[in-house]
Amino acid sequence: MNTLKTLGQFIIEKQADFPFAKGELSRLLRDIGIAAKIVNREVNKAGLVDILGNAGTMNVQGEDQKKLDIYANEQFIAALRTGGECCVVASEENDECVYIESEISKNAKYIVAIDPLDGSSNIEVNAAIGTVFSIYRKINSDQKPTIEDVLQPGNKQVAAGYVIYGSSTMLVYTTGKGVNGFTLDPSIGEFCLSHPNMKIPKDGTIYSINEGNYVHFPKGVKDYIKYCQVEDKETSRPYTSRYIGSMVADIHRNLIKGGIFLYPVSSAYPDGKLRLVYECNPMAFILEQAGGLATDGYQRILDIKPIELHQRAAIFLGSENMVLMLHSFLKEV
Ligand code: AHM
Ligand code: MG
Repeated sequence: MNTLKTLGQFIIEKQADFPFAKGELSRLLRDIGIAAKIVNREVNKAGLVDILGNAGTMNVQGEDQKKLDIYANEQFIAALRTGGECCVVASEENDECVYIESEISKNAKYIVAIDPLDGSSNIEVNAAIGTVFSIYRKINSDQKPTIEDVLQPGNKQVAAGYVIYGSSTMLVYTTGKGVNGFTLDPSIGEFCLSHPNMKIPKDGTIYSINEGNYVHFPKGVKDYIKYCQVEDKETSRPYTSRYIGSMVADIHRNLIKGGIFLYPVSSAYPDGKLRLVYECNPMAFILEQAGGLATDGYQRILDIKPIELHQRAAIFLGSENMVLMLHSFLKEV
């Protein structure tokens, strides 16, 4: 007997959690799932077709855009435009928000913030990359959306998720009632529930940070890294260092195995590197929903009120006890 539950079936089933919902969020999640499958198709054959390499353009942050970055951005925006449930898309790849004004979207009440293809430096070497997304509700449902709708703090997210294009492709998402993971079964072209109710272990033994930048880190972070490396049988130290350089993949691993991911401020990135609205917030929401913590070292990531779309933040997230231990080092400074 077939016991597989597809993402579509799961989303419909979960609509019962929101008795007054009209199915709009469910349709929005479905649209994102469809775009993810299209992007996955291109990512999978990236070495075979002319889609690797730089597109010869830069995004607003002065970073080279890869052809796949642009392709993924277009696919997600197209899916959201066609689906009719989204009125604004805020993307890492676009300087400004994209307002969707079409007949089918005229009553749309959802805002999507997205990094369509995160970890692009890994595309060329066939390592895991990801998509990260965050969904908000318009503040005033009967008014036209503005930038203020996009700049809501992460604690106002109604849903968030990521797709990891790894040795298999997975979509992991939350609507604030736990975290569920779906693996793409290529033979039927469907995401199927494979990781129900994901929980991050309270303790872990993996730390993930670009240690090459050690000399540029704040003292508290340097001291924590040294703590991770000291031998102590009782706490299973020294910990294991694992860093792919692809946020989704690094955080996904730590979510499953237990661990901490760190991207602190440094002299190269005085405000941190990762973007608050479409990288830190969705990952923080998912990690908290899985029982972990996500902070900038001092406050919850989800409580930071964004001031601008492409704003950066320091981020530390993962197993609760590891993040708390890091905090104790930051306090000592
Ligand atoms: P991107 O959005 O330009 O791909 O950059 C974000 C990526 C994250 O996936 C990853 O955690 C980080 O940049 C790696 O940065 P670094 O190379 O400084 O360690
Ligand atoms: Mg990114």
